[in-house]
Amino acid sequence: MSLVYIGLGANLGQPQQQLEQAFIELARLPNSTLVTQSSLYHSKPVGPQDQPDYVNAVALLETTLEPLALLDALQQLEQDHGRIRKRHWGERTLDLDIILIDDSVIESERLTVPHPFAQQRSFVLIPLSEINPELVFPNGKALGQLLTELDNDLIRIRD
Ligand code: ROI
Repeated sequence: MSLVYIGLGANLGQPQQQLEQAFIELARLPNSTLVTQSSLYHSKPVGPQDQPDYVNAVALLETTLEPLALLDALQQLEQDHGRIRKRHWGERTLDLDIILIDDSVIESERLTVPHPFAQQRSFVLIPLSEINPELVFPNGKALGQLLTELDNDLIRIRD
């Protein structure tokens, strides 16, 4: 059994609805339980600025799926949402990223865990801190410390 943090993001179509639907689908994944979901947040795009603002959130999943089986399942959900990805670091209908799997470090062709950019991105760290403010990354960096080094440029969406 593993605890997996998953980052959710969308900025095309109806991003808020995409994320709410994605939480329902995460809860239905085989051999998995959706433990917690963060609030939804509006965030300014990282990368090209000529794209819509994002809605972001983080989910905590308990699963017995192996990492690559989970990756397959998440990519299938992205496809089911009619994933459109126009360009690298560009807009997308639904993005599901594996952020952390327990204290695992994975560097394989298809999957890098922890997510390589997670520690620099407020749209990941802020929702993560809502779920687990005490979290420490496998490289020893504390989430609380990382947050002090970032701007809080996210706007929480009212429930
Ligand atoms: N920017 C924000 N704010 N949120 C995202 O989820 C996001 N995802 C991406 C890139 C294009 C890097 N920028 C993002 O993949």
